[in-house]
Amino acid sequence: MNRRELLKQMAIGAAGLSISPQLMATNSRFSFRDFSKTDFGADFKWGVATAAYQIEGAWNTDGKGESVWDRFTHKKGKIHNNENGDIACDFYHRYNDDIDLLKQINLNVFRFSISWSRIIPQGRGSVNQKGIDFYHRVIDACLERGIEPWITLYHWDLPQALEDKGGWANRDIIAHFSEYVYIVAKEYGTKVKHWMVFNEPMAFTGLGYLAGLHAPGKKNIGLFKKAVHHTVVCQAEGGRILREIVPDGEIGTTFSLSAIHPKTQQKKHVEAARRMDAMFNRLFIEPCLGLGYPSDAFPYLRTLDKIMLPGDEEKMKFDFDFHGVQNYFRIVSQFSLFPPMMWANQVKPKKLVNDKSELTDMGWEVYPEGIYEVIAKVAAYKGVKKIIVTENGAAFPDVVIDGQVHDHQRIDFFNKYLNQVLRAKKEGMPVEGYFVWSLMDNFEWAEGFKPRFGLIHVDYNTQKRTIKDSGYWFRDL
Ligand code: IFM
Repeated sequence: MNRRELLKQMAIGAAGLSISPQLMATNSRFSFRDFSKTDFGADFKWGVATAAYQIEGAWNTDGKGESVWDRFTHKKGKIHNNENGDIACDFYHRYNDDIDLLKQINLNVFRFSISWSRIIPQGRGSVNQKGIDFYHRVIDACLERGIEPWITLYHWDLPQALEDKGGWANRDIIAHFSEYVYIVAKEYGTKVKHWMVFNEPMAFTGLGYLAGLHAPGKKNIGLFKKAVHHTVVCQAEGGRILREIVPDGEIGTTFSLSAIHPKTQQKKHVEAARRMDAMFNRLFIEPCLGLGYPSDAFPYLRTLDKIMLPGDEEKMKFDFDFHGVQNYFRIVSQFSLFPPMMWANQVKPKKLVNDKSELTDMGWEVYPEGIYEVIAKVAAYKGVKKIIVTENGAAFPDVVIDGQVHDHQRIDFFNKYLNQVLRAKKEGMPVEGYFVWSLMDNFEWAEGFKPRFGLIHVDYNTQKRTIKDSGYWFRDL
C-alpha cells in the first residue's frame, strides 16, 4: 500500500466509516495529502499573498491620495454589481487581528503590497507620514509574531494624479517610480528583507491599457506598448534601487504565467500558441534576463523597439535574486483572424473536445500540471537563481454553515497543485517557496466580491472572519 492509500485508510479508520476522499476533506482532521511539509525541505517558504487595494479599504483615510482603482471603481458599469474597494476587508483597521489569524494557520510569510498613493498621495512630491506609519505597524505586527513580511512595491494601484499625466504610458513614470521605490526601501529596508518590484506586469498593462477591463480602463494599442516598455525599464530600475538600499535583501519580481497549448498540432494553431506565449509569458521576464522582447515568436513585438531610447536595452536588465511565478489556469489557443494583433484566440475549456475539466468560480480550468510546466519554463532560463510561487489559489462558492466553511474543492486544488510543485522540486528545479492567494476573501478587481479566494472567509456585511477548512488544512500541514 502506498503512502497515499495508507493515509486514506487511516483517515477512514479514524472517522469510523467509509467516506469519499472529497468528503474526508470536509474535515481537516481527516483530510489526507500526498506529501508532508518536510518533503519540501526545511528552508521552503510557506506564505500567503494579498494586495493593498483588495484588502485595505480606508481609500481616503489619513491623507491617502486617490488611486486609479478608486477612480475606476467609482464609475458606474465597470465592476460586477458596481462594487468597490472603499472598505474591502477593512484591513487598514483590522490588520492586527488578521495577522493573528495568519499566525493561527501556521503560514509564516505574509506577502502584501504598498499603496503608492498612501505613501505619496500625488504620486510624486510630498510624503504622507500617516501612510508610512501604517505599514510600519503592519510590518511590526508580523515581526512580533515571527512572520516574515514580503513587500510588493506595486500591485496595480497607481496614484490617479500620475495617470492624469499619462500613467505608465508616459516615460516620466520611470523617474516617479524610482523616487517611490527609493522612499519605501529607505523607510522599511532595515526591517524587511524580501521585496518584489511588481505584481503581474502583463495584467496591469494588458487589462488596463489594452483590454480596458481594469483601471485605468484604456483600450489603446499605442498606449499599451508604451506602458509595457516603461514597465520593463521600471522593473529593472526598481531592482537596482532595492539592491542599493537593501544590500542584504532578496530582490524579486512576479509574473503571471500559464501553460499554453495549441488546440491541435496543426501548424497554424501551434504558431498561434507560440505568439500567445510570447505575449503572455515571455514579454516581461525575458528583457530583464537580457534577452530583449520575444519578437522571434511574435514579430509584431518589434514595434516596441521604436519606443526604446538609446541605452534602454541595458536599462531593461536586472539579475533578480528570485523570480515569482503566479499560476492559475492553462490557455488552449487556436488560430484566429481576430483579434488581428495576435492572430490567436483562447479556446474556452468547455469547448475542448472530451472536456472533463473542473472550473473554478472564475471560469478557470483546474490544471495542476500547468504549474509544473511554468516552473520548468522559468527554471530553464539562464540567470534564474530561485523561483518562488508567489501566488496560486482558486475561487469557489463558499458558504458558512454553523460557523464552518467546508471548502473541500479548494483543499483538493491545493493538494494537486502542491504535488506538482513538489514534482518540480524533486526534479531539481530551484523552487523554494509557495504562497497561497489569498489570506482572506477580498475584492477581486472587475469581478468585485463574488469570487472568494481566501483561506479565511469574510462576511462583508459584518467583517466577520471564519477560517475555512483549507486554512486548517494548511495549519495541520
Ligand atoms: O486577485 C488577483 C491578484 O490581484 C493578482 N493575481 C491573480 C489574483 C486572482 O485573480
